Amino acid sequence: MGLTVAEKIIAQHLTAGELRRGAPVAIRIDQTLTQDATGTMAYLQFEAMEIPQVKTDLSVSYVDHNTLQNDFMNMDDHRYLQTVAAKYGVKFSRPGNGICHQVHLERFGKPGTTLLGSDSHTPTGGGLGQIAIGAGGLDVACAMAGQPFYLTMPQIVKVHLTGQLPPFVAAKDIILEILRRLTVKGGAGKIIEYDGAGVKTLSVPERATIANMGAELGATTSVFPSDTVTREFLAAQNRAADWQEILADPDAVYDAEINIDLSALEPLAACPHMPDIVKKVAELADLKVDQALIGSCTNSSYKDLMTVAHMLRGRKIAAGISLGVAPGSKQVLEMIAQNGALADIIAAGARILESACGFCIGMGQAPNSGGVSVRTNNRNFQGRSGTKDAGIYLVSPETAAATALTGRLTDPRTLKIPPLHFTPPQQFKIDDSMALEPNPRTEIIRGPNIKPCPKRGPLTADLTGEVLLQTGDNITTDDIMPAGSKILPLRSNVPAIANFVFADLDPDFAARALEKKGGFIVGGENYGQGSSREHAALAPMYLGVKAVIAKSFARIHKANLINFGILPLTFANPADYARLTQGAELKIANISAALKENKNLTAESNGQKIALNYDLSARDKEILSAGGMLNFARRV
Ligand code: MIC
Ligand code: SF4
Repeated sequence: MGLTVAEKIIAQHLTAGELRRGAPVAIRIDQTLTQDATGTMAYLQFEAMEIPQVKTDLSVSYVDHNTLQNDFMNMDDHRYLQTVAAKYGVKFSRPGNGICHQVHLERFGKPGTTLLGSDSHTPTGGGLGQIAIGAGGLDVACAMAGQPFYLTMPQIVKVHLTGQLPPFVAAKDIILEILRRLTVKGGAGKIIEYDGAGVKTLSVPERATIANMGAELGATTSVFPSDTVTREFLAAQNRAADWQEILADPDAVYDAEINIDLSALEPLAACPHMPDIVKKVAELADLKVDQALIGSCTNSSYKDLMTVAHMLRGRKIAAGISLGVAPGSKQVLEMIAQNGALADIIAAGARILESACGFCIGMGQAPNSGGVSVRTNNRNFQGRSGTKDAGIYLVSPETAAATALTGRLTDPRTLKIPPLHFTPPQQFKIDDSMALEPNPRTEIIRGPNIKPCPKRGPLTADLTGEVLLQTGDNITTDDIMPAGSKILPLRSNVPAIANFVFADLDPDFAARALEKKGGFIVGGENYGQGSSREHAALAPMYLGVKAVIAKSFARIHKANLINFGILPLTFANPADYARLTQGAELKIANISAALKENKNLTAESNGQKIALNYDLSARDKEILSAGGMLNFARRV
């Protein structure tokens, strides 16, 4: 039987388990990446493992998230990250070098390898034919220590692309169409693998845009074949030697198939406040827009910005709109600066922003109150922009540029601008001087805001307490542990950041949890979707949260809960959700025995019995009974 691209790569990296869908597997990790918002904790955890040097082929630490330096905290973290990276054999991509996923794609990602990153958009590397997976920082620390990554072998969905994108319809519109069809939960437990004649028409950065936003489907990862287009991209990055061909076998078996005719697509937009509320831009046309922002790890490649420059050249942005442009990497910024495209963007009236995550994570550029902001990034969760009542629309760079010119949400095809005939560069500008080489003699510098990672004790026989909060469906990690320029600097200080758990949904949550000495959270479907931030588990753990009982969980968040000793449980009967409202008393008894015997758990609340399920591997159970990964790792 033939194999898919994903199966071929996973098969070559299996250290335990078998290539059977749904089976627990462990895979060897070749490369890791971290970013600064998750990296400080990941390296503190790595340091605690007392391993002299990382054991991967390549590990890179990026600084791209916390780049607004309002006080000492962020720069203190940057210094810690720079010195800890140098000491342990990790390359350090300095602030200014660009967004982790864009830089990794350009300079380090390799077809056929595995990459584990402490950021949910790590699957961007799938654009290069890499199995690139997002995980919590602790899992990445373990991978740096040479341990395999454990996962359930996902189902593999084939997206069969035919035809060719019409002018002004972009890679972003392909992934928005998939989100429209599959929703933000549609990718759970799945790898999305692209195939078909349409794939050859897409450049590597376009493939990367699509793979990047597979994270919004909740997919484990997305992957493209590594073909001649991949070879040309790598050659233009002076990395021809990193190429190998990886194609699916003609008789490969998939669990489902989706067909998309690229020629029939139109410009699309994800409407407030979810990436799967997708409509045609033409249907939304004429919506007055206050802000347009172009950038992020989804859409800030050289092609994206050349297209934007082409559309803006000789024109001015509308009076009522603010346009910001953040090139994804120093490579892109330097190239558009040298060829004059940047000058066209500036002349049109754009504000040039740093090559960093910036607006995408609420590090500046918060919209006006009640404002409408059209953005090229990947998430439009309520409040993430920094303005709770703003409406964020996710679009392609083409649609964002057209909108900037008119001040209204605009289908770029209506402007009658001649399309850009773009040919990918034969040679990118190569300068790796901002990715510093390690030096083991470095002394680690720690700022006063960097506090040790808290730990939980071993699992007790019974768990008792109150339901501290009952939430709805699709609760995001931004809801659980908000980001933004005020809260992100506290990522290295769990006791301080814990005060902001659920701050937007329920400002009293943290105080209540501390007063009640912890308790339970009750969630709906897809609890914890979105980011890989382990703080969404770590901070609730610090507040005493013992278990989260939900209808279903998003993959990375569930793994993070386990890593920090919080039980992820589901309702055997979803109707019981309604019984566990805030304040309900709850007792779950004889947990260890039930886990050992693989039996359902029974919770008791107000004299009623509620059956609870769990989907935990033998290893997950051991981690939970140890009180989390940090204790477990010490035992093994
Ligand atoms: C995000 O896009 O939400 C982030 C910020 O990149 C996160 C990581 C984090 O919270 O630090 C992610 O996607 O994993
Ligand atoms: Fe940065 Fe946004 Fe990409 Fe997350 S999604 S890595 S915040 S650019």
